[in-house]
Amino acid sequence: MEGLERLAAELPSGRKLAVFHPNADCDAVGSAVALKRAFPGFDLSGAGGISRLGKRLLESVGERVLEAPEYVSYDTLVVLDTSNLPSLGIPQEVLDARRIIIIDHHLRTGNLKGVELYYSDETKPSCAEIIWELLNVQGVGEAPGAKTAQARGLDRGGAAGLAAGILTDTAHLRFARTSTLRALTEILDRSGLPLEEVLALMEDDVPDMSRKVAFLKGAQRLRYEQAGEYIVAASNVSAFEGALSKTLLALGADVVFVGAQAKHEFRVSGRAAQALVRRGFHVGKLMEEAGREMGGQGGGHAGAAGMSGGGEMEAAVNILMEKALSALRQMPKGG
Ligand SMILES: [Mn+2]
Repeated sequence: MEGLERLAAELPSGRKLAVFHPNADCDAVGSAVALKRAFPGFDLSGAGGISRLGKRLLESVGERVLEAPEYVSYDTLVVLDTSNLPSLGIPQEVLDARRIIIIDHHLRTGNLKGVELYYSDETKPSCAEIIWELLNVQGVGEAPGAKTAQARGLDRGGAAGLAAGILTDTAHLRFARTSTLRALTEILDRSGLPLEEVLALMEDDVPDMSRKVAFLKGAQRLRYEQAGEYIVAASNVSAFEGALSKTLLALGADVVFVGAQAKHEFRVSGRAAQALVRRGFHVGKLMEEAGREMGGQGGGHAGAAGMSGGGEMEAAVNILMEKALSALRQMPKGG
């Protein structure tokens, strides 16, 4: 058995804990909710922290995460939306002693030694689409007309999770493929969930004071350098680095790095403009390389990625800026 069939065969048995990358987003959390509703014996870990929207999704579907899960009581860890095992913050001896299944849609990162089943589909803009395919293999969400409600319908909470995952990872369908759109309409059709409900769930509320201050401080600390026709911008904040890097891209930068220092650890969020991505620029590869060189971890998509590690955030941002500038100098002239 290969891939999805094997996943569908393995997932029903034993106790499973879904684990995520730090600050888990709607794609990670939503994928887990759909799995939990479709397979028995699933719990969700909140140990790496859940993003603001991820928390809101959980609340709206009535699911909870375990802040400090007892890893020993699970047979299998199901790693969603990342293949970067060191970034999970789970002790190596715990990882070594559990069966590990990875379901991801990013570039493969790091060492996957001891991983029982690794399934990644980088052609999909979201992990949620893989889960939807898996549910179809398993038989949930069968075409309308199937006899039982169970066979016919996709649970509404699971559907909300998958739809939210698709919407976040595609920037509200901007980067969706036609197959993504098909998956989304099927998910909505088979659950009866109105799209409006998912969109309302994801609407950004008025930023709170800490976000306003972080954004404005980030703007004050902004610096940028030019390489030919491209601009690389960098800044730093103590939180909201992902949201700020997205905003700086909207201001006109082609590549953005925003760092955050937390005690001896740093995080950097990286973004690249879509026009640049279409020409082959890949901020995820760049951050993976820099992460490896600095003894931390990095990686992600061509247009959005992250890096973390021990040491100075300032140094990490400088290294990334240099790498981006030199990559951009080698880019063919636009047209
Ligand atoms: Mn994702």
